[in-house]
Amino acid sequence: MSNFENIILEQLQDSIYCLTINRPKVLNALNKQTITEMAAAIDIVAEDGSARVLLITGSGEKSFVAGADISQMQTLTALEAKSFSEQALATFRRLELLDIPVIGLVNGFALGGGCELAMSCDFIFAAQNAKFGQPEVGLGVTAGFGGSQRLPRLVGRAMAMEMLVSGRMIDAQEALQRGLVNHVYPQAQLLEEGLNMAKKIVKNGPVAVKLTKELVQRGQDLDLENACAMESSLFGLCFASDEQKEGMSAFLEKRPAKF
Ligand code: DAK
Repeated sequence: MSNFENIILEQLQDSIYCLTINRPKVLNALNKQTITEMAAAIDIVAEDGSARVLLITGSGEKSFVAGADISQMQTLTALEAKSFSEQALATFRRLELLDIPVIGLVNGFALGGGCELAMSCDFIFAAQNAKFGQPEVGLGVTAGFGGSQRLPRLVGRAMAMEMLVSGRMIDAQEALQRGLVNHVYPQAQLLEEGLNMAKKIVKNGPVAVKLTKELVQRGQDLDLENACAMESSLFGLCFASDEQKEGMSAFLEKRPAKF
């Protein structure tokens, strides 16, 4: 699908897309072109009204994404570095605001920009060999693609601080314990488990799934009162859809819903 060099975008089934970062020789490090291609792939998915789930993973068995591309960053000026960071931040934010669930399938190293990409997915499944970390301070820089903000929101301030200032990597089991990932699977099963979860999501009402994602993603940055008011509004909106009529009729008629 499309002429990408550094990523692969494929439809695993009609409504389930998979985006693979495909630079295995450099452990799928993110250079500018890769992020540009990711943004174009997100546009394709966003414009396909039948898309229901996006999976994101890395090529090969060793790495999800080992960070931003250090060889490309080495010579950046301050303004170029700022612009690179802004490009990645905007692209990752689009994943959070994409109107379908995005599942990160972390199949190895998720370091720096790779950990930040994984954290921009709605939730993460990890392979047993996954390793998460923010080693940027060892390169003389701060995190640049949202890690200093998303990691504390996911694992709490103290644990995030430890990881961000020490650069210590955590393995899949520790990531599971800390709530960074939802499940850990053997590497060979990771894609299948991602696909199984995507199929479960696809069985549900598509509008309800989209609105639920919006509630969780936007609501977490609001105070409880405004967040709950948004929930009432979007709950009400569901009653304007055929989906609500079909879902509730199907329950009462004791048959599966046809969405
Ligand atoms: N960039 C470029 N190349 C990379 C890379 C990366 N992040 N990670 C690995 N590679 C390349 C290696 O250079 C090597 O290339 P060759 O020597 O074969 O040509 C190849 O991938 C295989 O890697 P290794 O030989 O090192 O493999 P090992 O199994 O021995 O080690 C490793 C795997 C993941 C532990 C190691 O490769 C590693 O430590 N990689 C770097 C991890 C890292 O530091 N990631 C964070 C990158 S910095 C900002 C904007 C952006 C950022 C920060 C601030 N602002 C504007 C403020 C950047 C954030 C980052 O992500």
